[in-house]
Amino acid sequence: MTASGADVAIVMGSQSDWDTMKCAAEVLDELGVSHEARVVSAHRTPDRLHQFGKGAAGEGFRVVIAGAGGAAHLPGMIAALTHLPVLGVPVKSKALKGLDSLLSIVQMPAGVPVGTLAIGEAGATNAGLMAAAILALGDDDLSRRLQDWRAARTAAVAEAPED
Ligand code: RP5
Repeated sequence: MTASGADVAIVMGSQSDWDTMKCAAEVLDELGVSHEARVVSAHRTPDRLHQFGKGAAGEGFRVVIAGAGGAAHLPGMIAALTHLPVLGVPVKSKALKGLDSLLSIVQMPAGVPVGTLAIGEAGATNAGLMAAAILALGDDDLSRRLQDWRAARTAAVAEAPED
């Protein structure tokens, strides 16, 4: 059990990633899924990375969402250190608009998977939804909340555009 009892860890390489990664936190809040956010840099805090990756399952986390930008090693390194499902969010970078982040995260060698989402906020939101869908496999109440959330999004789509 984590100190907070959270099911989902949301980790990011920098404080500057939080504007993107909080989209995952927001959708998890909407679905009533517990989560805890941490800053863990593969480059600047490698010891913290190792400690988190090795300890994540023992802490009680069940899914990890990891976001980073540029040479984005964080999701892959965490996936190397834990058997938990790891969802990777490529954060938009200044130089290459997140294409560097995407390729860094998605091109994992066979055997160490990172479920990679879209660049930026859409990816973070979808990582939250994917984490909820994973947890919902063993939680009927959460499954119902997730289906209701999706039904509400469907119902919000107008038949025709308005001026
Ligand atoms: C990466 O470098 C982080 O994930 C972040 O996306 C990017 C820039 O970090 P800062 O320079 O803003 O700390 O490690």
